[in-house]
Amino acid sequence: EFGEGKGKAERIFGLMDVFLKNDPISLQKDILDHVEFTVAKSRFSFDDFEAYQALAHSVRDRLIERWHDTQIHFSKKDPKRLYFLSLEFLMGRSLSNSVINLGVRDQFADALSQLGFEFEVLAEQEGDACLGNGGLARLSACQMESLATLDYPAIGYGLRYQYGLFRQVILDGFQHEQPDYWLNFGNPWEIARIHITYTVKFYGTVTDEVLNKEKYKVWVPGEMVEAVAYDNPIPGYGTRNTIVLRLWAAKPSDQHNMEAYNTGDYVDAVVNRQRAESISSILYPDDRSYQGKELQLKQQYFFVSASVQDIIRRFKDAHKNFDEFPEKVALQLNDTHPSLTIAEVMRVLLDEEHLGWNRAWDIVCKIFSFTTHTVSPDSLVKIPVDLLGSLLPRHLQIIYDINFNFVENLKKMIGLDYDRLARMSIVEEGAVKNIRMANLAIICSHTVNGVSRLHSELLKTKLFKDFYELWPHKFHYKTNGVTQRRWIVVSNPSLCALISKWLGTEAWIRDIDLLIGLRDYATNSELHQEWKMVKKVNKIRLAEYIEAMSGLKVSLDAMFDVHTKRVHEYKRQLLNILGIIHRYDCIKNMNKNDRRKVVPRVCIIGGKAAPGYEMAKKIIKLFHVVAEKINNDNDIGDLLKLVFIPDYNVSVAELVIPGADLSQHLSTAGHEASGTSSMKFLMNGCLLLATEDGSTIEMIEEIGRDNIFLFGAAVHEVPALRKKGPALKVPLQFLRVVRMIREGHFGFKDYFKSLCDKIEGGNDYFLLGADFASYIEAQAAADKAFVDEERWTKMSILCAAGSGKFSSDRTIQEYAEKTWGIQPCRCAF
Ligand code: GPV
Repeated sequence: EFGEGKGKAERIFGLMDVFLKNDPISLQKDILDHVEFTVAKSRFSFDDFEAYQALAHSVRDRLIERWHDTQIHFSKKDPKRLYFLSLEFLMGRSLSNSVINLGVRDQFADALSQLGFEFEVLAEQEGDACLGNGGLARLSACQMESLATLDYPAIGYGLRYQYGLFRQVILDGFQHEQPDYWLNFGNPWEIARIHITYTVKFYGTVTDEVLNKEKYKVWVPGEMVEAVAYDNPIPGYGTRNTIVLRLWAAKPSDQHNMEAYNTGDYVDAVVNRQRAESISSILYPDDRSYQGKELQLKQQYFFVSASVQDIIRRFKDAHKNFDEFPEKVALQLNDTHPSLTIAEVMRVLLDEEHLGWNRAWDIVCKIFSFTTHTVSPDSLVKIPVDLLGSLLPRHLQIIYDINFNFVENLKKMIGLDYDRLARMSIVEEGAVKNIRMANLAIICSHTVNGVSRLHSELLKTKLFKDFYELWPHKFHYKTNGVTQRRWIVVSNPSLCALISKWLGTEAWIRDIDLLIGLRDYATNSELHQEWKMVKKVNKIRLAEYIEAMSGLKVSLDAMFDVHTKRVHEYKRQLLNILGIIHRYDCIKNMNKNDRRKVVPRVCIIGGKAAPGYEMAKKIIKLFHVVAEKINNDNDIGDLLKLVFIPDYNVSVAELVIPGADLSQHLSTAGHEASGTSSMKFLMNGCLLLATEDGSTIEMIEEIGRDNIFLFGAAVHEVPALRKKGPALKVPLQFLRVVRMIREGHFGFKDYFKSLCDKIEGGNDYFLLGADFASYIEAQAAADKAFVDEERWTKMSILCAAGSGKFSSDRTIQEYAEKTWGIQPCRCAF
C-alpha cells in the first residue's frame, strides 16, 4: 500500500496531473521527452522521422489516457458489447486522424512549428497499415471509427500480420509484388499486451470422457500456439470515447515439452517452434477467394479462437450465468472468413462450460449476425472436409451435428426436395466434400445483412434464395458508408474549412445530414468561386504527386478522370482503357478545328491485381502500353494523358480522391455488392460516371439523375444480353479498338491475345461490347458538362450536399439499433 491513511487511488491521483495537458508548451515538452527517452535521440538533434516518432508517441499517450477512461466507464456500466470480427482492416495512417479526433490538431501543429517542424511534413513520414485487400477491409476501418465516434461499446478483433498487402511496383508496365514488412520501423500506434495471451490448439484427436456421469468430448491437440494481443486505440471524434482494435500475433507456446538429445535436435526444435509465428505473418492477397490452403485456415482459426477466449473471459469477469450471454454479447461476422467463430463458441459452451447441446445452441442462435459482401457464389469460403477434420477435428463434429439437426428440421418444413436439401446443407457433396461456411453462418445467425439495397435483393432472389424463402425475417441490408472524418476532414482540409464556413458550423463532422444545407448555395457565385479554388488546390497537390512519381507534367485545365480500385474483370478497368483508345483514335482522325473542341483529359488509373490473377495483370500492362503510345504522341499533347498510380492504398487515396473531377465506377450491373470508393468521391464533390449497380442506385436517389453520368445495361437486362452469346450486337467502334490491340498497335500482340479473346465472339461475360456505345455517350456527356464551368460546379456542390446518406455513421447506427441491439455508452469526464 502507498501512503498512510490515504487510499491507494487517492495517493496515485495526488502524484499525477489528472489529464495530460494540451497547451503548446506542455506539448513541446512531451515531444522532446519522447525524442530523448523513447526514440533515444538527443533533443538538440533529431530529423523529421524521429520527430514524427516522438510526436506519434505523445499522441499515443493521449489515446491511452482516454482509452483507459473509456474502459473504466464500460466496466462500470457493463453494457451489451459489440465484437466486430474481421480478418482485414485497412487502417492506413493514424496520426492525422488521431489528432483531429482528439481535438488537438492545431495545438500540436503550433507546438511543432515552435520546435521548427511542420505538422504536414511529419505526417508524411508515417507508413500505411495495409492489413487488408480492398473495400471490405477499408469498410471495417471506417466502421470502427464510427463506432468510436457514436460512443458504442465495441471491440474490433483482427490479425496482426507482419506483412501487410504487398507493395505494387511497376517495371516495364508489369506489376511486381514486394513484401510489405510494415513493422520495420516500429509501430507507435499499437500497445503490446504481453500478458494478454491465449493458447490456440490445432490438430490432434477427440476422445469421450465421463464426468459426473455425463459424457463429454475432450479434444487432445497436436499443436499449440500462443496468441498475444496488440491493442490499437481508435478515438472517436467529439467524444472522449476511445475504443480498441485488438490484433492477435502468433508466438510459440511455452507449453511444449521439448526433448533434446543433442545440440542439433535442440536447435531444430527451437527453429520449429519459431514457425508458429508464421500463422499471423502474412495477409493473403487474393481478395474474394479461398484457395483451400492449410495455413490460411490455421490463420482463421487462430484469430477466432483467441478472440472467443477473450470475449468469454471478459463475460465471465462480470457474470456467472451463461444465459445472460446474449444480453451482453453481439458478435458480428465480417463476411464468411471468421465464421468458424460459430463452431468455436459452440465448442466452448459444450466442452468447456458443459452447458449441454440445447442450452448452447439456444445461446449461439441469439448472438451472431453476418454480413456478406459479395454477389458471387465463387467468393464464399468453402473448406475441404479433410482439411478441416485434420486441423480442427472437434469443430468438424460440431458442424456435422449442427447440419444434421438443421437438415432434419428442414425435411419437416419443406419435405423431401432433395435438390433443395442438398443446396442448403452445410456439407457440399462432390468429388471433394466441402463445408460451406456461408450456409453455416446463415443458419446460425439471427440476421444476414447485405451491403446495399440492390445487393440485398440479389441475395434474396439468387445467392441465398433458398434460405430467404425459409427465413425471410433474417434478411436485411445496411447500405455501406464511409467516415467523413477520414475522407473529408483529414484528406481534404480545404473543403472541410469551406463547408464549415458556408454551413456556419462544424457540426456536420458528427452529423453529416447537415451537408444538405449546401444545396441552398448550389448556384451562389461566391461559393462557386471558392469551391473551384478548393478543387484547384487539390488538383495541384495531385499533379505534383504525379510529376514526382512519374516525371509527367499534367495540365491543371484538363479534366482529372480517376478510376482507382482493385483490378477485377467485373470492375471493368478494361472498358475504361478501350474507351481511352477510342478517344485517342477519334482525336487522331480529327481536323484542327475539331481538335480545339476536345476536352483535355488526364486519365488516372490505380489499383492492385492479386498476384495470381493473370487477366488483371494483363489489364495493368495494357494500360501501360497504351499510355506509352499516347503520352509520347506529340500530335496529342495535353489533349489526353494517361497516368498509372502505383501502389494505390489508403494514403494515396487521400491524395487522389480530393483532386478528381470525375471518377469511374464501371462494374457490370449486378456484380458490385455496394462499392465504397464512389462514396468518398461523392463527398469530395467529384462527379461520378457509373453503371446502375450496388450503392450507385441509392446515390441516384440522393443526388438526382441529372447530377451523375449513367450508362450501361441495368441488372434485369444482363441475363438476356449474356444469353445472346455470339449473336450479341456490338458497335463497330468496339470491334475497331479491340482489333487495334489484337493487331499489335500497342505491341505485345501475343500477350494480349487471350485478353482480346475474352471480350469477343460470345465470350464477353462482363458485357464490355454491349455497354460500349452507352459508355462512350456518357463520356461525351461528361465532356459537355465540364466545359460549362457553372453547371459542373453546381453538380459538384450537389454531389457533396447529397452524400450524407453514405456516412458510416448512418450505417453503424442502423446496425446498432436493428441488428446488434447495443446502446451508446458515453464516457463523460
Ligand atoms: I467478398 N469486397 C471486397 O473488397 N473484398 C472481398 O473479398 C469481398 C467483397 C467488397 C465488395 O466488392 C464491394 O462491393 C463492397 O463495397 C465492399 O466489399 C464493402 O462491403
